[in-house]
Amino acid sequence: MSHQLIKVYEEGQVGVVELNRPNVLNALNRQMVDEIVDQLEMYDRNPEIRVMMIKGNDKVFAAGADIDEMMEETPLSMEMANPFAVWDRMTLIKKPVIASVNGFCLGGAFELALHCDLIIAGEDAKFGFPEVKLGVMPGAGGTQLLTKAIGQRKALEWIWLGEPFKADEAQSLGIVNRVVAPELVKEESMRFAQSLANQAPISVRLIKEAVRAAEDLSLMDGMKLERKNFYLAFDSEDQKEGMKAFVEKRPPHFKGV
Ligand code: CO8
Repeated sequence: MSHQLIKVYEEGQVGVVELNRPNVLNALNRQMVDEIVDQLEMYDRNPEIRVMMIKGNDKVFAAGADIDEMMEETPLSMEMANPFAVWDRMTLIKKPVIASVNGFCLGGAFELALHCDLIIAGEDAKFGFPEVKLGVMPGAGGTQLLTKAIGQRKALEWIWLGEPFKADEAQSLGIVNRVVAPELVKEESMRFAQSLANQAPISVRLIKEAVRAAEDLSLMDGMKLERKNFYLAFDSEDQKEGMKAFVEKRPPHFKGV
C-alpha cells in the first residue's frame, strides 16, 4: 500500500507509523487518519509484528485536526462523511500501540495519542485540547478518554481553558507513562516497544483486551472476561513454553502461537 501522509517502517518486530505532513505540523486530515488506521490494521494482522508505534517528527507529534479541511464542514456533510468511523476501528486493534511524542500533541492528535495504549513523551511535549478556542470541542473521543484517565475536574479545566500542559504534569496524572529528554524519545519508545515485543504475544493481547474492558464493564463482568482470557492463554504453545522454561531455569522463547 502506498502512503502519502505517513511513513512506515519496521524495526525488528516493531511496526512504526510516522506522521509526515511537516509543513502543517502534521495536522491530521481525513486521508491521514485513514492511512494511519489502515496501516495499524495491517500490522495487527502481520504475524511478524508484535508492537506498533505512532510517532511524529523531532519537533512535533501533531497540531491537531486539519483546520483548513474542517472549517467549511456542516452538520450534514459530517453526518454523510462519517469521519469518526475510522477512529472506532482503532479501538479494535489487538496489539499494543505506543505513542511516541515530541513537541505539540494537540486536539485530534492528543486524541490519537489517547487511543494508544502507552505514551512516551519528551520533556518538550505539550498536550492539550485547544478546540474551545476555535469555537468547537473535542470530537474524536477527547472528552471521554481524558475524563476516564484523569477525572472530571481536571478534564474540564483543561478542555475548558484549552491551554497546553507539559509532559511532567501529564505524567503526574497518569496520562503519560514515561518522560525523557527530547532527544531520547525515539530511543526510549523503541526500547519499551522491543521489551514488550519479547513478551508472549498472546498474553500481551489478552491482557490488553481485559485491561481495556475495565473502563466499560462492571467489576463482575470484567472478572468474567479476565477469567476467559486466562483460560484462553492455556491454549497457547507459549503458555507451555513459558512454564517449561521456568521449571528448566532458562529464558522462554515465545513464538506467538
Ligand atoms: N490545521 C491546519 N494547519 C495547521 C494546524 C492545524 N491544526 N496547525 C498548524 N498548522 C499550520 C499553520 O497554519 C502554518 O501553516 P503556514 O506556514 O502555511 O501558515 C504551519 O502549520 C505552522 O504553524 P504555525 O505557524 O502556527 O506554528 P507555530 O509554531 O507558530 O504555532 C501551534 C504552533 C501553537 C501548534 C499553532 O500552529 C496552533 O495553534 N495550531 C492549531 C492547534 C489547534 O487548534 N488544534 C486543534 C484543531 S481542532 C481538532 O483537533 C478537532 C479534533 C476533532 C476531530 C479529529 C478528526 C481528525
